[in-house]
Amino acid sequence: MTGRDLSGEVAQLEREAADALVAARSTGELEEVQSAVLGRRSPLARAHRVLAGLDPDERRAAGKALHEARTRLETLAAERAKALAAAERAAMLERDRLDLTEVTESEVRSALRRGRLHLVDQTRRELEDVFVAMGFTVAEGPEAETDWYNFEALNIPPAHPARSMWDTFYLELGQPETVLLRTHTSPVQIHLMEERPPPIHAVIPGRCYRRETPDARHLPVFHQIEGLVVDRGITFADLAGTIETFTTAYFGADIHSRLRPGYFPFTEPSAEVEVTCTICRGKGCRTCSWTGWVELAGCGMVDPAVFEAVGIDSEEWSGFAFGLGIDRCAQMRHVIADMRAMVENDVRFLRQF
Ligand code: FA5
Repeated sequence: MTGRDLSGEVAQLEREAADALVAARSTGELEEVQSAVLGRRSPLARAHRVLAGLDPDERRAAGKALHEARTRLETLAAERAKALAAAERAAMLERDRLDLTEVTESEVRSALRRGRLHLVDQTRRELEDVFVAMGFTVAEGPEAETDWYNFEALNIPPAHPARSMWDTFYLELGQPETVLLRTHTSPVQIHLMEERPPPIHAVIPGRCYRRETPDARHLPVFHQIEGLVVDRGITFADLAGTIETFTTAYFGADIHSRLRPGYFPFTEPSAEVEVTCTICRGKGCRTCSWTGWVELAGCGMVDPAVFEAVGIDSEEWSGFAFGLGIDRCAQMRHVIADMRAMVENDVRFLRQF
């Protein structure tokens, strides 16, 4: 074969190889064509081997033609490979695209299941709303307190027998038994009266701690919402009316509530707010200790000794206070037989609310 013959053949081989490369419809097919037209057994490789038998001038010209043809074909193969890979990727995305019209409503719901506020937080917000609608503002106070705020300023001096009403977690800070986790939200009454002059109409929600064994109605960590009203001419009728308005707004008119005489060192007179047990509808059950009633709050008229501790003139001002159990309200409203379910973090339980 002469150099001229070879150059003509190379041009023909290049055309055929280019057509085959362009005709490949997938990256797999392209790889096969590439190996057939550019590989070791390809006509181009065979033509290369013919070069050796040509005289030097012809070899040089034909070798150049071969080299250029191979370079062009390799460039074409690379471009085709890129284009086919992009097309295949687009096709795959299209195939895997989620067709929402074919997904059932429940599948969408479970895919989009969102978190929610814990029942206690929902209840706190609802209670705040009820009291804000009645003209109260919302305040807050610290969970770690000194003995003075949690007890002494509330007319509960050391060794007072009423201290046994609140079994306390003390913190290892300062002198022994001087800093504690508040056992109720009542110390915030003192903070508020120290911070601002009367009139005061505030509610204070927050977490409380007691060394108590958990049972159907008690947790060692629970929540209260404290209410404090200090104004001129406040009477027990204002307290009773506020409690009545609250129970109707939060539980509806169907639930029965009552005030029973109670005792707290910081209020005089004192009372307890009870509602008919919603678990047994008043018949008596394990949740209400077979009484048919569940206590929601302690309340009463602010004792003059408390006004004195914060320097408010009890001749001019009077007031009432209450401390409502938030978890207890949620328990009765949602008919939860055992309060411990609220802190077990079982999402099947929590998701209901
Ligand atoms: C008090 O804590 C008083 N500070 C309430 C008060 C405030 C009286 C202002 C007068 C004036 P008591 O210990 O009864 O009171 O608790 C009040 C409410 O908190 C209870 O009725 C109950 O609803 C809730 N509560 C108390 N202990 C727990 C507990 N361990 N777990 C869940 N809720 C509780």
